[in-house]
Amino acid sequence: MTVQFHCGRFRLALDRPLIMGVVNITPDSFSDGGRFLEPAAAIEHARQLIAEGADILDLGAESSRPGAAAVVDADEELRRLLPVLRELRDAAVPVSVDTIKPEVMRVALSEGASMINDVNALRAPGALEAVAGTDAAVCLMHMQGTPGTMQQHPSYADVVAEVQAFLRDRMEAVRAAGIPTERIGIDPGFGFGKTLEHNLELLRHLRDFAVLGVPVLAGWSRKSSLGKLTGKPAGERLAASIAAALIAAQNGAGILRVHDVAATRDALSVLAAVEKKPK
Ligand code: HH2
Repeated sequence: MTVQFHCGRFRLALDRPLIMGVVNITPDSFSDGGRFLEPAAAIEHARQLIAEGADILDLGAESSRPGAAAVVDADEELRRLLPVLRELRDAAVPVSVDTIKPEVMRVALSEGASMINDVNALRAPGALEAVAGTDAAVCLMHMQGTPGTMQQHPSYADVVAEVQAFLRDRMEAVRAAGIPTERIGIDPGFGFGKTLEHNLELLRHLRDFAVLGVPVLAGWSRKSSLGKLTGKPAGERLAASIAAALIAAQNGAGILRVHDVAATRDALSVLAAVEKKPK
């Protein structure tokens, strides 16, 4: 397992799970759409998440929620992203940009982003090249279908084996394009073309992904699977999100993508204390 995650100018130690705080600069994200669409609100929120202990920030300017149509073009995505990214380029933590578009990747990387979080795993033509020539990290996520249709009929013979094979293939493609292992993260893509049972099976078997030797990112925060388990709307899923994050951490997750950084940090302190062996 690589011991450091190389993220632009940053070297992040992987001796504890890292917290990636979500900043959605969108009108329509499933849990906080519209709250941080104004640059000033997004910047303030980003700073707040750093103060709460985020290790990485993830800026997203296009929602990938189930049923979302791909209506945001690259110009609009960049119009939302750039004022926030520019303000954060000297932040104390790496800034990741959540995008599937090579054009957005290229501009974001030239404006100071240290990581690309691609729910499409750099499969768009030109995406590999956009990241390869830089020192940025990348998160490769598995998704069955597209956000518009992915939750209609998710189907797998063996979800863990299929998602693992996909991520292995994408890691190979990314390495072949010149991106070294230290800059790669992988993500089974909870909720992206998966039923509740698929998501639970992947969470149970998260260690099968950790053996691929790069940090595994887990994104359960506020997701609809937690709504199915608790009967609660997105705004009332904090406790369930913390539970899922903690299980992911215990099952080997290297990065937890969350909306609620302070609460996640507290939960991880308890886990760290229990796991620390007395001398
Ligand atoms: N989930 C969302 C977006 N991006 N990226 C990775 N790597 N893993 C995830 O699980 C993941 C992701 C969805 O959450 P959110 O950003 O809050 O919502 P929306 O896509 O509606 O903006």
